[in-house]
Amino acid sequence: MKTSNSIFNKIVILLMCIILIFYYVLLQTNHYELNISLTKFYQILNKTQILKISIANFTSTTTNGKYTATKYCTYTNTTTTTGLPTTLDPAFLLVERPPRPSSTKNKTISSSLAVFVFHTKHHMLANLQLYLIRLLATDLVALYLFTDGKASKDMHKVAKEHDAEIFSFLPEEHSAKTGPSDKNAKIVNWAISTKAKRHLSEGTAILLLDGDIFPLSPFDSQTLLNSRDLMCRKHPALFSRFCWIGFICLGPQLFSTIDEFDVSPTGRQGIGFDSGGKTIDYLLKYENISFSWMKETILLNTDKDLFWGAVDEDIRWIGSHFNRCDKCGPEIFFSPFNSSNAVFYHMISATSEWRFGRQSSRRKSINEAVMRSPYGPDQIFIIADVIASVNKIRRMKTIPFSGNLTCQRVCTEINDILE
Ligand SMILES: *[C@@H]1O[C@H](CO)[C@@H](O)[C@H](O)[C@H]1NC(C)=O
Ligand SMILES: *[C@@H]1O[C@H](CO)[C@@H](O)[C@H](O)[C@H]1NC(C)=O
Ligand SMILES: *[C@@H]1O[C@H](CO)[C@@H](O)[C@H](O)[C@H]1NC(C)=O
Ligand SMILES: *[C@@H]1O[C@H](CO)[C@@H](O)[C@H](O)[C@H]1NC(C)=O
Ligand SMILES: *[C@@H]1O[C@H](CO)[C@@H](O)[C@H](O)[C@H]1NC(C)=O
Ligand SMILES: *[C@@H]1O[C@H](CO)[C@@H](O)[C@H](O)[C@H]1NC(C)=O
Ligand SMILES: *[C@@H]1O[C@H](CO)[C@@H](O)[C@H](O)[C@H]1NC(C)=O
Ligand SMILES: CC(=O)N[C@H]1CO[C@H](CO)[C@@H](O)[C@@H]1O
Repeated sequence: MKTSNSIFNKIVILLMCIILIFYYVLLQTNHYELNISLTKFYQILNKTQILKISIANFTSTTTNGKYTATKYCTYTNTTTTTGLPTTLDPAFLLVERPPRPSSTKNKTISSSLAVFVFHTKHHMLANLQLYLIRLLATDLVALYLFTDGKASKDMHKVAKEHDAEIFSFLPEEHSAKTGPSDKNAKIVNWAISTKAKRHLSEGTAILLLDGDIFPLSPFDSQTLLNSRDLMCRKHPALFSRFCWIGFICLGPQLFSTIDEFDVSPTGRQGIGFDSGGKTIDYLLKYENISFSWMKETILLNTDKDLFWGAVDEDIRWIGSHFNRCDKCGPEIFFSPFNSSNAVFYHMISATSEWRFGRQSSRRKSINEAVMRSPYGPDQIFIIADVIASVNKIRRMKTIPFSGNLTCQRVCTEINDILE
């Protein structure tokens, strides 16, 4: 009776622990596909070879935004009683860190921003992006265009027109079998290592933008960072709590540690982390670095009252061309801070052909639509219209960093306006 009771207890504890881990996975991940979530969950369970599980120190201690590892379950390998317990990787528990109180009070810091944009070969897209950055970045001091491979004549023309310095990463600098994520990371790392330090040392923040992301509202380094040392879009994939490579803002406070900032893909405990993955190592190492994630939503419906309908055609294009349910509309990254109007548009997959070929008409039409709109060169845009659009975005449901992220939810409900 006693033995069966203790076995029963163990089973109850085991089940509780599994439920806790599962609950944790659901809450902590920001991914649109639950399937992968379940697969990964199973792999983790399998990997730990749970023979005996004890619930120990089930505490969530997030004090003052400081990162603290949360120990959910301690796995004990009973076949080796001396073996160290395996605990959940702290990489999955990273949370945003608010700035030190002293840095929020200092209003004397001057504001300047250098923007680095990354392109393959689509000059039309580069033109649109550089045009909007020049129009909307209010404290811009430098604009660099990095190309993967030799830049075409058209690309040089575009760079010249928008007073951007151009740098090309030549194909021979990639090793022969480099995949797209590695290539992307290599160029961004190269840009940081060659161009970031000087700007950071001068107190200038740096915004790293993938070629298909552009601003839709005025912004500057201060409203982007809001006293943080770093601001980025959280990588959208499962378990990912690191910076997505396409949108990262580095504050000048990172100057002394920038050599260690690395956006390469990586792996931890057998799980692959896409481009940007190594930013987790940096953030875990430097607990004194404050950072925040951009908020995120997705545009499912056209709306002529949202930025004058300038992106309506692209919303339609994505709706009719993408069939993966998590890419049902363009993504919007916007500042989590009330004092900031920063809103960026992600024209998903427009820099390369890997997801879709034949996008030249797509690039051409969004370029024309924006140039015809009040953003255009011969137009005047009314700031109140922009603010009204920003407020509309703010009232939309956001893609949560945790919780129910089924495709069905992301693609049918996210666009609703919260009232
Ligand atoms: C779930 O994911 C696994 C691995 O990623 C894949 O092999 C499988 O086909 C997926 N199942 C469904 C129903 O999508
Ligand atoms: C479970 O673990 C075993 C042993 O480590 C491994 O051979 C197997 O492929 C794993 N299964 C899954 C689905 O990951
Ligand atoms: C559990 O112990 C066995 C036997 O010593 C060992 O081979 C195995 O690697 C251990 N598993 C873990 C997850 O530590
Ligand atoms: C505020 O920033 C300025 C310029 O970076 C710096 O010289 C000053 O020491 C800072 N003051 C405080 C209280 O941190
Ligand atoms: C964090 O601490 C390191 C030393 O461990 C220091 O070099 C760095 O400047 C600090 N960074 C920030 C943003 O305070
Ligand atoms: C930001 O605005 C929202 C909605 O208006 C409000 O609920 C929240 O308290 C504000 N946050 C701060 C820090 O002012
Ligand atoms: C997630 O959201 C979808 C769509 O609203 C809903 O049908 C489903 O029941 C939700 N799942 C959970 C676990 O809440
Ligand atoms: C229940 C349990 O295992 N509690 C432990 C939590 O961690 C402290 C310090 O690491 C231990 O002293 C407790 O025994």
